[in-house]
Amino acid sequence: MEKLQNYIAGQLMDPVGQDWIDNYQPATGKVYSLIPDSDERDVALAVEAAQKAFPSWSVTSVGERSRLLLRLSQLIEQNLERLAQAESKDNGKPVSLARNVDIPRASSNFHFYATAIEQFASEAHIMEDKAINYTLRKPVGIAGCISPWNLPLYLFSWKIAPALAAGNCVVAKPSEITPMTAFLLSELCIEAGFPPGVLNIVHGYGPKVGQAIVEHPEIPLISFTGGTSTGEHIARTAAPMFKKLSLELGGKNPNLIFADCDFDKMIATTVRSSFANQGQICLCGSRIYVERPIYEKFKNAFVEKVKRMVPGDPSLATTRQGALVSKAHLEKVISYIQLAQEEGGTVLAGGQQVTLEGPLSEGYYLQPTVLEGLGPHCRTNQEEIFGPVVTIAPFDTEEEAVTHANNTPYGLASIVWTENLSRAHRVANQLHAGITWINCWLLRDLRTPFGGVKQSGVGREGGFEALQFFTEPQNVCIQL
Ligand code: TXE
Repeated sequence: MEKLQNYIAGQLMDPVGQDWIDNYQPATGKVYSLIPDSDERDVALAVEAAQKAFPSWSVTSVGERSRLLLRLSQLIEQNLERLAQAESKDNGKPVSLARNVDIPRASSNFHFYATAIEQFASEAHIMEDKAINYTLRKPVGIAGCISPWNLPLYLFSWKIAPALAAGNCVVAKPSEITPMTAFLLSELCIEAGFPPGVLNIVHGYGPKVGQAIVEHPEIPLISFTGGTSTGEHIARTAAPMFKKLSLELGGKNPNLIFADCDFDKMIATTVRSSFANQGQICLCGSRIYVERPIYEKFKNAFVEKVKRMVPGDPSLATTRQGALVSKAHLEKVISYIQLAQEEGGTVLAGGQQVTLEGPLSEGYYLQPTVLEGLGPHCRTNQEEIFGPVVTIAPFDTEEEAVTHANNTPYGLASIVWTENLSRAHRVANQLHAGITWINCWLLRDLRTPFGGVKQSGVGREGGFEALQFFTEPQNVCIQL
């Protein structure tokens, strides 16, 4: 059985306690590798390594930091197939998604920040003939980066890349549910020639290893992506320590479809925005509101397409719906489908667990599910399900659509379908969201601010926002 290792001080090493966690393959429900059950001792070793590396890494030239990040980006690209297979096996997502989205985006994340750092500048303020103010932007020190299981290498790298580019050292923890590609990234960092201790990866449970990172006094900054409740817990730990925090949390995203939309484009994209990655993307549009004149047309067309989506073996190139990430998550999502029916919802498509043949018979498969007949305030429409489950409902006025869209505790992403330009801008401007896609979904420009409002998080990732987060500004004022 393969044993993954931590990456500390440039070395792959076992956890101090020599304890291990079973790592399950979602497609088969079987243990296929072991990951370090690390604890605060491993985190202490990682922090020590980062402290040793920081003095030289923080003054390494931007050109050299950029070169190393570009090298890592190239190595990810060169190992795309191996990484895609590993990601699909570890997460349960279709290999086509890992191949076309997850791994290419991880490579792009490193490439983007390798070049962004060369353009990152700061400002000066001239006080007429009195003084000059200039702003230094200095690396914070050791950045703690904690990431979730839904887009493992994609989101892991989305934090690490800007942190390293800005001259910080990093202690990072991937989700214990999907550790594999973070481990493979360690090997690529060694191959790329990263100085020891610049990046350290410690595997293990969130409440143990993640908590140790969050509460470590020598880690002044935490970048976290994950569930809202975990984000709240991290904030409670970090706040009294006055740590800098970036929290990318959950979502319950509205998809507003007006009668004048480009129907064919909308329906094709809505299937994707509802069920990509088995609905395990916090940007998915899980609450679909359709203007009444086209509601029945939409319902019939959408349900007909969804019924044809059959979960299958994630390793097959033709599979578009893979396995959910874990048994526990599958059970959680199924419990929400049961709740929806208790709240008066009707299952129009899906709703059932799927048992595949042979070695896949114990995998975590669930039919993509469409629910109707639920009011906007019920739990099903208020709480994040984070699986292949959407609700649909009609609306009559633009004001009603906007009210529905905004009436959850979340505010991450939103989708609007209309050919009416002024309505598109008017509606977008009223939505409580960090991101609004109009007549598209998941079109991503890495320069743009990424994140949400309300319980979807605090702060923004992406572009120069991330480089500002991972640096501390200091204003220096010189009298002339
Ligand atoms: O989260 P968890 P999950 C959200 C998504 C969903 C959730 C799925 O909407 O709600 O994240 O990810 C570690 N101290 N987003 O279930 O449990 C844990 O080990 C420190 C939003 O994995 O919060 C894992 O590494 N760390 C996002 C990480 O936190 C702790 C995009 C996340 O775990 C910890 C992706 C603790 N006490 C998912 N407990 C967006 N907005 O972009 C757990 N962890």
